[in-house]
Amino acid sequence: MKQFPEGFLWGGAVAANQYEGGWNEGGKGITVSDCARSHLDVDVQDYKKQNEVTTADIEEALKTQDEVYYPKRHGADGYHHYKEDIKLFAEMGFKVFRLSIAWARIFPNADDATPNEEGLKFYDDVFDECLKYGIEPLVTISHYEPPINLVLNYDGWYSREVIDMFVRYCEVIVDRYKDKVKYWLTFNEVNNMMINPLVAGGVLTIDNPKDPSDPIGSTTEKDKWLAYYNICVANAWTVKLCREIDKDAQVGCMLTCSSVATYPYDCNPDNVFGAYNTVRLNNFYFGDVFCLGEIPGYVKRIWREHDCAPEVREDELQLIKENTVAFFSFSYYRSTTYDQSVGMDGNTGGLKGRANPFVKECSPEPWCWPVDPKGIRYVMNILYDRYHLPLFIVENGIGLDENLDETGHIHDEYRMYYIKEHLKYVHEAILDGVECMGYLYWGPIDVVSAGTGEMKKRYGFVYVDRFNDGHGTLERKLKDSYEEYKEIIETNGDSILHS
Ligand code: BGP
Repeated sequence: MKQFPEGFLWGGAVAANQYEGGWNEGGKGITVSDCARSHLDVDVQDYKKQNEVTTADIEEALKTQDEVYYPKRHGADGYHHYKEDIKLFAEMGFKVFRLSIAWARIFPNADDATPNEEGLKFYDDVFDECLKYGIEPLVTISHYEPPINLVLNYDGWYSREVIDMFVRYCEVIVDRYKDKVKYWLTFNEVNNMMINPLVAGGVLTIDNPKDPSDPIGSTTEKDKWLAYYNICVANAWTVKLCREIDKDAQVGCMLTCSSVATYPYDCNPDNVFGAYNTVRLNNFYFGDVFCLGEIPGYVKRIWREHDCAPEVREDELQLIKENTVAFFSFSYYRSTTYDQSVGMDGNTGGLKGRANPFVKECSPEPWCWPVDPKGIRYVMNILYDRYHLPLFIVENGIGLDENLDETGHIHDEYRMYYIKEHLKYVHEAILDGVECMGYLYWGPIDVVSAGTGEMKKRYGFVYVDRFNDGHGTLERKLKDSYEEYKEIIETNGDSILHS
C-alpha cells in the first residue's frame, strides 16, 4: 500500500473555547475558559498554575469585560469569521472539520429549563457551511469549557446532578443536528481531568465554592474517583441516546495519548512497570471503561487499598457495559519517560517526566515539547492491540512563535517537517495493521493556546493577525504550509511518502 487508505479522513481540529470568541454574544453563558487568565505574566512552563484558581479568582473574572488577560473570550473570533475560515479549509480539501459546541451557548448555565435557540441556530449555520463544501463536521460535545455555574454551584463533575444536565444537553444537540452531524466525540481529552481538574472537569481544587467550610475542598481521592466515574456514566448515556436518536451516528471517545508514549527511562523493572502503570492510570482507565465497558482490576485495587471507591450502581455498570464507543480518537504531541526517582508533571500536551536522551528534538522555546514522530506509531499499535477499534487521530501539531517577514509571508518549514515525520509513522502503523480513520491537524488556523492562553503559540496553516496584548486586525493570511498540507490531502499522502 503506497498511499493512505482510500477514504482516509484528512482535516483539522479546533475547539470553541480557543477559536470562537463571542463569549458574551448570542445568549451564551460564561464558561471556565472565559474565566481562565492567560499566562501572559507567568512562566509558561508553570503548568500547575492552571489549577491554582480560587473562587475569588473566578469572582474577579466575572466582574471584568477584559479580553486580553482572558484571551479565550475572544479567541480567533471564529464566531464572526467562520464562513471565511471554512472556505479556506474547503480550498485545502478538508474532508472533516473537528469543532466543538460550547455547552454554554446551548444551556448558558447548564441547568436552564430550555435551550438557547440563538446558540442552536449558530451551530446550524456552521454545520451548513461545512456541508456546503462537502466537509463532514466531527463534533466534540465538551471541550474544556464547563459552564461556570457548574463550578460555582455544583462542584463540576464531582456532582451526580451534572450527569443529568450533560445528558439533556446531548439529547438536545444530537436531536437537533442528527441530519448534519454523523461523528460525535463526548469529552475532549477526558483523561486530562486527572491533571487539569478545572478545565476538563469544572472543579476548583484549592477551595470549595459550594461548601467553604469543607477544609479539604474537593480534592479527596474519593471525590476524584467519583468525578471520573460520573463522567463514565455520562459517556455511556450519551452513546446510548445517540444511537436511539440516530442509528447512523458514530460516537467516539477522545483521550490525550501523548502519555501512552511514556517509556521506561531504562530497563530497571521498577521503571518498566512504573511506566506501564502510569499509562494504565492516565490512559487505560478511561479507555477500558469507554471501549471495553468495564472498570479495570487495577483501579478497583486502588479503590480498595485507599478506601476511595465511589458509590457504584449496578444499573450504571450495566449501562457502561452495553454502551461502548464505536471508535477511539486521540491527540498525540510528544512523548516522555518514566523514572521512579523523578516526578511526573503534566499539561494539555501530555505528561512530562525525565528527558529522553534518544529524543533530542524539541519544539522551540519557551514551550520545548519533545518531538517524537516514532512515538505515534507506538501509541497507535498499543491502542489498537488493546481495543481493536478504529482509531482516529484528531489532534497532532506544533505551536511556533511566528511573525510575517518583510514580504508579508510565513515560511513554516518546521511545521511541515513535524507533520510529514508524524505522518510517515502513522502510515507505518497502518501497514502494521492498525485501522485508522483519519488524521486531523490541531489548529489549522491560529487559535489561543489551551494550556497557556497565548496567541503567540501558533499552530495554524492560516495566520491570524492577533497578538498576546490583544491588538491585531484579525486578518487571515496563508502560511507556506497551507499549500503543502493541501498537496498531502490531494495526493492522499503520496506527496510525503515519496519525498
Ligand atoms: C490539546 C487540547 C487542545 C490544544 C492542544 C495544544 O491538549 O485538546 O485544545 O490546544 O492540546 O495545546 P496548547 O494549546 O496548550 O499548546
